[in-house]
Amino acid sequence: FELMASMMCADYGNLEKEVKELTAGGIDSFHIDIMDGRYVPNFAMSLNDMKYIAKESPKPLDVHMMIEHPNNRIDLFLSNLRKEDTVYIHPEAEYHPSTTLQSIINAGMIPGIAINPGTSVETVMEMLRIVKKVLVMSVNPGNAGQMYLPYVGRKITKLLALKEDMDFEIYWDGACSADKIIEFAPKGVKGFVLGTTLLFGKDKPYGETLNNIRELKF
Ligand code: S6P
Ligand code: MG
Repeated sequence: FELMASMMCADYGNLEKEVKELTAGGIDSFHIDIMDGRYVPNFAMSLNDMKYIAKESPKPLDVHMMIEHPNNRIDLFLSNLRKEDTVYIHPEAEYHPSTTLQSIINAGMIPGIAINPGTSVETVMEMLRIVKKVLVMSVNPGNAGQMYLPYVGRKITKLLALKEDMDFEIYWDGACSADKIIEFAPKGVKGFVLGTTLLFGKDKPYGETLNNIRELKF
């Protein structure tokens, strides 16, 4: 399975060091939470943060757009990304989310949708045919350090069944803990975003934490 670092939880005073340490420690990609204070009640990372990490990182980026109408200026983001980078949009944030997904595809990046805890699989069914990745939010978007919402588990089970006949992979975002990886990785969840619950603000070097996660027994 893949492990992504939620960079809004990183030490901004030492971003270069953080990116180096996480890369050396074996992180698979950098998760960039873009917020606008409207679609979600918070500001986290923005375009320049993404550009900086894109420049510093040899690993792919995982850009999670929590902004209203991303299609308005998605070109600013896409023109600074590479083919191996993923862009997730929230379908609720856009009148025509499939147009936005098409912009991502046309620019050559990997298209994804993020599904809020309160959004059903049925609502996004048609988009599941377009995207390569589905980011299941197990907390409401906006903040790190929140509690896991247990009703999200049923949605993951539904998506795991659907993915058999479709062409997407499932990723986990929010309050990711070791017990969730132990439960959901063997079922087929492809990757996990790591934030304050498991990776950041601990006394351990990132490499050690990431090794411990990789050695979890299922
Ligand atoms: C939430 C955001 C997430 C968080 C992540 C933090 O709006 O999309 O990516 O940064 O959940 O992890 P944790 O372990 O602090 O919940
Ligand atoms: Mg996120």
